[in-house]
Amino acid sequence: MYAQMVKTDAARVRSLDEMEPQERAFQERIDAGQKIEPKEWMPEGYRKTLVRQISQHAHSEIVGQLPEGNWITRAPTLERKAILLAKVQDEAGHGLYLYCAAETLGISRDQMYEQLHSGKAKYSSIFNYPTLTWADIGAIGWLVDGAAIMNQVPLQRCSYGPYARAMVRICKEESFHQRQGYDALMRMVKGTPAQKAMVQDALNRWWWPSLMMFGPSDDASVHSAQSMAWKIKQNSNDELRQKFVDQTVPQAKYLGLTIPDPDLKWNEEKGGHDFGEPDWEEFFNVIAGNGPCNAERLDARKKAWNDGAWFRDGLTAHAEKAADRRAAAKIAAE
Ligand code: FAQ
Repeated sequence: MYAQMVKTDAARVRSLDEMEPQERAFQERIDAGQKIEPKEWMPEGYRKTLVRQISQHAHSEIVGQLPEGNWITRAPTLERKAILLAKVQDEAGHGLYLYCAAETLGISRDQMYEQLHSGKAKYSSIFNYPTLTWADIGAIGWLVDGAAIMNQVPLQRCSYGPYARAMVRICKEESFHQRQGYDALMRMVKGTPAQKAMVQDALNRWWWPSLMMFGPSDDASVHSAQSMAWKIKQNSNDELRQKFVDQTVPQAKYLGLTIPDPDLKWNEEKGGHDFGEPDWEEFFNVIAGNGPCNAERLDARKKAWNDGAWFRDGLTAHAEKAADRRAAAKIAAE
């Protein structure tokens, strides 16, 4: 299956000479570092790539609330509960900013939800793993938000204005999310041996899925070359994965934990760590819908959508009545 994902010629980026004048002018603006705004001309492929990536990102934030929401009622203290509630609410907010950014590209919120609920749209692989203990909530903050920030900081410089601007606030909030996760784990590793073991177990289970968040290796990343030429992505998947490993290894050491990778070692020559290959078979299996929690996550989202039907109907009825009243008042005034 992994071999099937290796890039084809379709991933080749065209040179300026091969482009029609309008497209060439667009690419020159991108190359000059200009931002593209919603009403401006853009190649259809650029629009589609952004709709795909931004909507998948929005879905990830919304589905990403589920593994943590599972622990709100079981947080060990009132303070931890308040922090977790704030974090999960931030994620709802991130989803909403991102859906708004995607809407500026001509897709409706309903279309995006339909793509999520029908299984057509992806969301991040990481949210298809279960949260078994409280330490998993700390590990999500430390590793999952840590990986999310590594990937999202460069997105603040994305060529598409609404996405870049949405990322600024999202990144600030993700930093708090990462800090709170690390802080929760710091407290646990200083606790009983059982608590420390729980943290090590969480690291063992979340390490590899966190590395997979950056996407397939560069030789299997079908979209990277074009997305980088359009400055939607600034870095390749492997570059960001490397940065994440280099950032996280000393943090694990400080917690007194062992990263579950026998191949992990400092490479003086490259000035970074060498590390093992994630299990790409598992990754492609998860993104194809067959991970441990895919069915549960989609069912939860579909249930929330169906349970909210009465509220959406109420809002629509209210908006229609208000519009009728405004129309009647306008006629009466004429
Ligand atoms: N999961 O050619 P590439 C968060 C798909 S937010 C699932 O390399 P691309 C906050 C990819 O879509 C986390 N699918 O693709 C939080 C494509 O399939 P397609 C989400 C994946 O787009 C924290 C195919 O594989 N962040 O965590 C994944 O150039 C804690 C080929 O891949 C974003 O979405 C994956 N991990 O690069 C919330 C950031 N990786 O669409 C709650 C924005 C790849 O052709 C708690 N997105 N695929 O069917 C990106 O930066 C990029 O889209 C990548 C993938 C880097 C994820």
